[in-house]
Formats: sequence, structure tokens, C-alpha cells
Amino acid sequence: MSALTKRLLILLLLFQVVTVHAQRIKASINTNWQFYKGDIEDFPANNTNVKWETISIPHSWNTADVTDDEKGYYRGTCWYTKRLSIPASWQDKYVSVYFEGASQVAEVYVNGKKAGAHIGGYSAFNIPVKQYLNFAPNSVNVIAVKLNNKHNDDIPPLSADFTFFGGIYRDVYLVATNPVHFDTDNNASAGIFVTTPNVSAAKADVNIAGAFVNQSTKTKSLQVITRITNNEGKVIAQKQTSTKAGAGQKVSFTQNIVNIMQPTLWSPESPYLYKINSVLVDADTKTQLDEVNNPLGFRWYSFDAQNGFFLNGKHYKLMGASRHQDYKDQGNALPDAMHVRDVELLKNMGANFLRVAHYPQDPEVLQACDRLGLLASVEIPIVNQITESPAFAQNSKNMQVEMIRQNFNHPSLIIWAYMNEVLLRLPYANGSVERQTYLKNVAQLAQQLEDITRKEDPYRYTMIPNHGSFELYNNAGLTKIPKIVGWNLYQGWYGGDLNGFAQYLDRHHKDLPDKPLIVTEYGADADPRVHSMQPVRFDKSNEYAVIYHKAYLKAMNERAFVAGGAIWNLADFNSEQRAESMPHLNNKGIATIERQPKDSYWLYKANLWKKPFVSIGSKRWTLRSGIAESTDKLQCTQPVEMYSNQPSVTLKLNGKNLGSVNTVDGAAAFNVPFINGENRLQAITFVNDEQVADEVLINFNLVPANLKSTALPFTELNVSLGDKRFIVDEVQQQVWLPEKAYEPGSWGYIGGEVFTMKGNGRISYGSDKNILGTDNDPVFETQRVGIELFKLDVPDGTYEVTLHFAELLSNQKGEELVYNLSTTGSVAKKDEISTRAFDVAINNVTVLENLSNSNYLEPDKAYSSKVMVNASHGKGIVINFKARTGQTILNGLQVRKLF
Ligand code: GCB
Ligand code: CA
Repeated sequence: MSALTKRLLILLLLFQVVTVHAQRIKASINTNWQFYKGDIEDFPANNTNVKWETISIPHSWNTADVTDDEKGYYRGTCWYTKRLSIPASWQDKYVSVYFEGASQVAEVYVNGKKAGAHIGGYSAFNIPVKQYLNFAPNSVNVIAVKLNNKHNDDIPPLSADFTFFGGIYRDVYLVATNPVHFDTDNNASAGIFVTTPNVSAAKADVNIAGAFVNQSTKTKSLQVITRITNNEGKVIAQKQTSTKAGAGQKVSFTQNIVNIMQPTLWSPESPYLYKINSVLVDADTKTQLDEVNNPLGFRWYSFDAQNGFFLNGKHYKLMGASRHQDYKDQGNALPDAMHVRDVELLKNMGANFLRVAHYPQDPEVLQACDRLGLLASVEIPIVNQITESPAFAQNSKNMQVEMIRQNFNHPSLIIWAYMNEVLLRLPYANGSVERQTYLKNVAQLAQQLEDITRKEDPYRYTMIPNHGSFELYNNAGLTKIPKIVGWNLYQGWYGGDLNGFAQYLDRHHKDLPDKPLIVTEYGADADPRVHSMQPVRFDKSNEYAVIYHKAYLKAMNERAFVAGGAIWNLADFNSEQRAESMPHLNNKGIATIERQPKDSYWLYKANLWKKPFVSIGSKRWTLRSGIAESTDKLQCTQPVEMYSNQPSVTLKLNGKNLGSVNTVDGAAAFNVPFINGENRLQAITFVNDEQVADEVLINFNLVPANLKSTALPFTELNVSLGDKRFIVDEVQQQVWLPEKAYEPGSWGYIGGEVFTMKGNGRISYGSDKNILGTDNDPVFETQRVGIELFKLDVPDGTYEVTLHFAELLSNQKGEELVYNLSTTGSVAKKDEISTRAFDVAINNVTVLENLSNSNYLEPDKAYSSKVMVNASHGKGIVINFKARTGQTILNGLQVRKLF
């Protein structure tokens, strides 16, 4: 037995005599709360008449009102109550209630008395409650939380492109400890702060700083014992400190454990975790009083303005995404597993970076990053603007301190950030004194937050993510203050073109040669239903998003000085005030709001994933449609891209080999001759003779080239007018085809032009308004204006024809979009009010008369009308639009053969 092992054994024996007594208890109390949506005056006197609803936490009161067609959502006060079961034995304990997060101002009452309060919707808080509890047998203990998510000028965030859900939306715990315990009241942190001041492959030092509290009535002789265990639970180092603490005293301690030889390093490929086990022991009785565990990872890292990011001496390009904490129909009220699932989704794409934006998230997120190997940044929710008030500054600083202390011990975390695009919403006129003062105040607050951060944590990096307005941020001094500058860039989306991105990066490198740079955001909306074979900026097609991401990825890869990039965003997320094709959502996710990967996700995986991989592009687009090439060629050729990290991909269609194509930057483009009905696509790559493959079954609805074709009888047609896109409706199993001009034998419009928004700085596809009364906004947002005829040369028979309209001109001023990052700036202009009135006749019968905004054609509302039509004498269907005043319109058309 070596001397060391012997020593360890003796120590272990020694520790076994320590009786485990009075262990810390931390158990969630999420279930069976009472909730009331509204304020209750003079609570608790007046709470018996209140109509409580039984709910469980995580909970939000905005899960439904954020997606309806009514503007806004409830931002006010609500109440929660819960009966606590407090064991009599807790009479001698310290007791608190720990909230992981509640949005956004909470007042906590226990048995009717105010026990504490907290400001800010995105950090944890701990409320000591002992003094308010009843311990008499059979006594009732009730906790009540008055919570509000009202706009408050003094609380960040003031405005942002995401929904400010209210609710107790993260876990709540009841905590009980021995009166002598590690500090539980330091900003809801672990009370113990672990740093690794020196790490190399050869050896590492660990510093543990913390405090404990003696809330007993006697002076205590105590030992703080820290053990470092490896991932097999083996103790590899330990330290013991003896101190005394008087009654009521809080005592700080630090311990240095030096020369841990050949530590196993933490990295994305191998996220090896050690554990710091901290135990507080009563030296006299040898009783263990408290125990806290924290993760420990050994790694060192640096950012370099020329060469980017290095971890453990090795170069890494940080590539990943930002993430919001919401989900479809659940608001922010997500169970832990859903947070973990998101981090896994990112990791499984091959990413090594997560920007936790725009606020600290559930503790599960960074825990998962530690475990799975993703490097991370986290930031407080100052977004778009500040309020020049002492209270705003104070709340911001408190949030920064809470964030740092609560997340301090995560080895995955390398950057503390603050202030996202803080100069996006500038108050006061350009050039005014007030504007100058405002800019100074922003810089001053930034400097204060920076100073706090460096004092709290001298080891990590700091960052401010700016929007793409170089001079603005540079002149305001915001590029000097943090260690890293983040840029959120959208060239080729909100404005400009894709080349503008690389130019911007080069400008940073030229003008700020000493400042490390991360592209903290970049992204393009992709409505999961929208596809295009002629993708253009802002058309919301999945195909344009892929073009955008390819360009950005390439530009970042070509520039060593770019330390990394974070896609905006991992998944589509709630943003109540957004209109456009999926109202109330931001569609820049590389996955849908249900976390289904979009094409861009597979593109990234092809570029980042290390093991052999292939994915068929558009594989969510399993319901396709198109027009047959000719009467005798019953197929329709459409492009499909394959994503793979292998040199080439072979594609088969229904077993037939379509050939092999070399991949370029992870993508291989094919033209696929789809047939009517089932199309089985198989993408194959060979890795050392072994196949790696992907497969998808596509159902193709082939529309005959000649509608009278007998080889392929006409069944149905759905057309989006003023539109070049395909829009898939999975629920109704319908595909809307792009419009086309009429050709004899076939179908199409005659006359008119595509609707475009006038006087808008950014190119919008059709209208950007939320069309009410439908979820099929993309169809209603596009329109053919001045249409004269729509003809279909269908065979004789009985048809159902549905005409879809929406008046896209309204005198309502479009909302100034808080998220509009167009550098040209675009203040939405009032539309001219439409005075159109027109008739629609089908096969010479007027079916819609004098259609105008004084009857069915109300602005921004979907209006559809279905009629039965008889086609006879080989004349097909002729729809005639005749203006009385103004111009005719048509947004969508559906024709179905009945018999
Ligand atoms: C940004 C913001 C982010 C928005 C995003 C967008 O720059 O930081 O909060 O969601 O742009 O999609 O416009
Ligand atoms: Ca949680």
C-alpha cells in the first residue's frame, strides 16, 4: 500500500465516524398550487371569495393569450398560494423557499405576513421563511406569492423580440438545513464558489471560497472539509479547515487545493467532470451539519483577436446557437427535461457553443452544457434600451450579480454578457443633447456592469452583443468596455445583401484589431410550411434560410479572427408582437417551435458533426405537389439537397439510382423526377465500404399538365396568388402551388400584378400583417392585384371552387417593429385606404357582387367563399373579376373535382 493510499484510508475511516445527521433537505413543491388571475386587495383577509384554480408549477398565465388574434397579452398581477407541510422537527432548522424563477416582480407571503420580495423574471431567489411558520401540532402553513409581469420602466427587459410571459415558471423548492449551514442567502447561489486559477495538462490548482452561517445560539467549533472526487467517485484530493463561529455569525473561508497532477481535462469532446463535495462538520460532536456539491471541470481557454478561441491549448471555432426558454403552447413553463432536450438537440448537431440569450435560464441548461460539453455564455436581460434611472441601473447590477453567483460553478460557462443591442431603440432626436447624455449613461452603466463582473469573477471573459451599427457602438465606447465584442448581424435578411456580412466582419478586424469577435446572432426566418424554388430574401422559405446560412458559415470559416458564431435561434420562439407569416412567433429557428429540425439544422450538422452523416434535405417536406412535365411525361422534377459530411452522396428514387454528387460545404444538390404518389428517397454515402444512409417517403400530388388528361385525371388544385412559393398545410394535407399565367389546356391567371408593400424600407414578401381569422397567413398575405380572369381548362363535371381574399391595405399604421434591424430604418407608413369594389362571376354567373370593404372585404381579415360550379360543353371554369372602383384582387384559389 502506498503512503498516499494509506493516508487516504485513514482519512476515510476518520470520516466514517462522522454521523450523518441533520442533512440539508431541498425538495420541490411544484404540485397542487392554487392560482388566481388577477389582483386580490387586502390579501389574505379577502381571499376566500376568490375563485382559485388548481395548477402545477411550472406555470404561466400567458400560454393562450399570446397566440390569439387579439393584440397584447395579460401583463398584470396574479396570485399563487400553496399549503406547506412542515414537519415538527424543522422547528430547530433554518427553512427557506427557493424559487428558480418567477416573472417578474414577486412578493412572498407566509401565513399572511410578507416574508420577502424579488425583482426580475429570470434569476433565482431564496426567501427565508422560518420565522413565519406555525409549528404547533395540526397547524396550517400557507405560502402566497403575489406576482406581476407588468411593464416596469425600472426593470429590464423594457422591450424585446420575445414574449414576457408571467408566472412561477421554474421549480420551487422548500429548503431546510441545520441552523449551522453553508450560506444559503448569497443571491440564491450555492454559497460556495469554485475557481481554477491555474490549469495545465500537467497540473491544476483549485480555489474554493464560501461562507457558512451559525444560526444556533452557541459558539461552534467547525470543520469545512472539501473533497474533490473524480467521475468514478474516487476522492483525489481534499482539504480541511478548522474554524470557530459565534452564535449568529457568518464566516467566510477560502481553501486552496494545489498541484492536482495530470488532471483529466474538460472539453466538448470529453466533458469530464469532477465533483467538489463540501461538508460542514461540528468539530466537537463529529456531526455532519451540512453538505453541498458542485461540479468541477479542468480547462483553460483564451480569446485572441487574430486567431480566435483556444481551449486547453487547442483551436476551436465556437459554433452553435442562442436559445430561448419557451415552447409551443407552454410559454416559459417548461419541465426540466425540455430544457435538457434543447441542449441535446444542439449538441447532436455537432455544435460546441450555446449563447444563453437573452437572460439567465433554468439551471438545467448550464448543467446540461457541463455534462454534454458545450461552451456557453449567459447574459442579463437588458435589451434594446435602458431607462436613465438609478433604479434601472440598480436592478441591472443586481441581476448581473445574481447571474454570476448563481451560475459561477459551471465549467461550461466562459463568458458573462450584458446589454443586447442596447442602442437599437434610441430615444431623443439625433444630434440632441439628450441623445448624447443617453449614450453616455448607457456607456456608464456598461462600465459599471463590466467592473462588477470583473470583480466578481476575474477569470472569465465579458461581452456586449451589439446590433450591426458599427459607428454607433464604437462612438459610444461600447466596443472598448468588454473583453469580447459580439455582433448580431443580419445582412441579407433585414437589409443589404449576403456579402455585407463578410464586409462587416472585415471592418471590425480592421478598425478593432485587438478586440476578439463573436458573431452573437445571425439568422433568417423559415416558416416550416414555406418552400421555394426561387428563394429570395424575406420570403420565409426554408430554401432561402439555407442559402443565408451557407453564406454566413463560409464567411466565418474563412476568417480565423472570428472566434465563433451563434445562430439566431436554436428553435422558433414566441414573440407576441410579431405579425408576418406565423404571427406571434419568430421563425429564425433552425428547428421549429416543436423542435423539429429544419434544413439549416442538417446543413450545420453536415459541417460540424464528426461521425459519418447524411440527411435528405427538406425531409420534413413529405407532402409535395407540382405540375407534370407534359401529358405523357407524368413526372415533376424538383431540386432536393442532401446534407453530408462525406465527399459525395448517392441518391435513389424508388430504388432507381439517380447518380452521385459531390458535396460542397456539406451540401449536394440533386434534381429529383417525382412521380404521382409515393416517392421513396434514399441518400447513401459510403464510408470504408459501409453505408451510411437516410431515407424519406414523399407523397407527391402530381397536377396534370393538361387538365383534361385521362392518364392523370384532375382532382384538386390549390393556388396562392401573387406568390412564387409552395405552402404546405399538413393538417389538411394540401399543398398550395405558386401562381402562374394561364396556358391553354392548363390553368392560371390573366392580368394583374403581384401585390407589394409600398414605401417600406425592407423587402417584404406580400404583406407583413397578421391576417386575422386564419392560420394560413402566407396564402392570405400574397395577392394578385388587378386580376382579370382565372381560367381552368378542366373536363366537364361538378367542382367546388373556393375563393380566398384579404384586403391588405388598411389605414392602420403598421406597428413599428421593435425587432426591425434594417439599417435603412423603416418607419411603417400608412397605407392608402382601399376603395375597391368588384364583382366575381364564375362561368358567367355573378357569385360575389360588389365585394368591398363595406361588406365582406374587411382590412387584414381573411374572407373565403366556396361555390359549386358546373363545367359543361368543354368550357372548363372561367372566373371573371370585374372592377367597379379601384382594382380587383385574389389571394388564393382552390378547385376540387366532386363528380
Ligand atoms: C436581434 C435580437 C433578437 C431578435 C432578432 C430577430 O438582433 O437580438 O432578440 O429576435 O434580432 O430575429 O430580429
Ligand atoms: Ca428547473
